Amino acid sequence: MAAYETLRYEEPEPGVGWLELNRPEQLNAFDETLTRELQQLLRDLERQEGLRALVLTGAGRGFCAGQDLKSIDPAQERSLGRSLEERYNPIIRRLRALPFPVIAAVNGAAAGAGMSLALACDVRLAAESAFFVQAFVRIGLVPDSGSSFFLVHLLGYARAFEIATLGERISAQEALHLGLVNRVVPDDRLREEALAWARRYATLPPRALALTKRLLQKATWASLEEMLQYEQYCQEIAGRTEDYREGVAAFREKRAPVFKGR
Ligand code: LHQ
Repeated sequence: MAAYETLRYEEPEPGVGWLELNRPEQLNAFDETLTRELQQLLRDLERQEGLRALVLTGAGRGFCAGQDLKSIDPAQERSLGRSLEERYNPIIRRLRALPFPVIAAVNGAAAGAGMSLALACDVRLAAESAFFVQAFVRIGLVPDSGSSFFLVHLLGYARAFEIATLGERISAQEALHLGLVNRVVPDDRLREEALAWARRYATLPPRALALTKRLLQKATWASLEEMLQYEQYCQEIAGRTEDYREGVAAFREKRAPVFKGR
């Protein structure tokens, strides 16, 4: 795997990837290098043999502060639309398409596109001191990198509107109450809890997890009829795996199943 300037990637346990955004002095804000490297790494991880879960987190005290506001000059002619098309949107698409669960371990501020990044993950664990901000409106911009979609789908229109238009900080506890995060954990337990969650995924049947991810994503926009048909299609695939046969055999033999991703 390529060497990265703004990312750290390791596999601390079999089947578990740990990806850290690594520009801690800027609270891991996205500059050109970080967006390029993240695109590249996600492309590599999609094909990484044996990877069954990924944790995404930030180095230092921030998760990700969105666009690096010091590396751009708004007075200069610059197309933000193109920046989204070329830099941000591919990241969100790749993250959503990864064929295994992605867990955001939100260790600190998740602002602007950094909040979108967390929302694009399949699971969010937040440290007690973490917080979220739809920072866009504070600088005269609109929600991007999927935030408009994720907020409305996770919260409904009224809450999403409030959060996107007021741009206030949302504490980890508030985020839990709203349903924006799955769990809040003490700061010093975040790594362990995220690893424990990922480890569970590493023992579950990978094909079933990948198909479930596709199903639930489609369910955010499709009709019941479309979902009934897509479930039928996905179950047909799952039902042909060795893991399905292993699951049923393990149940009958009263033992723990060993899923191999076949
Ligand atoms: C930063 C940043 C940052 C650089 C903190 N950049 N240095 C936009 C345009 C183009 C195309 C696509 O899409 C987008 C999408 C976006 O993401 S727009 C939203 C951009 N992000 C923001 O507006 C967030 C700006 N940051 C903040 O509001 C605060 O820093 C947060 C709420 C994230 C954290 O607050 P604090 O915990 O109080 O930390 P701090 O403000 O003291 O920041 C610590 C350091 O990090 C500080 O450095 P310094 O050298 O001055 O001590 C900040 O300047 C730096 N930093 N965010 N986005």
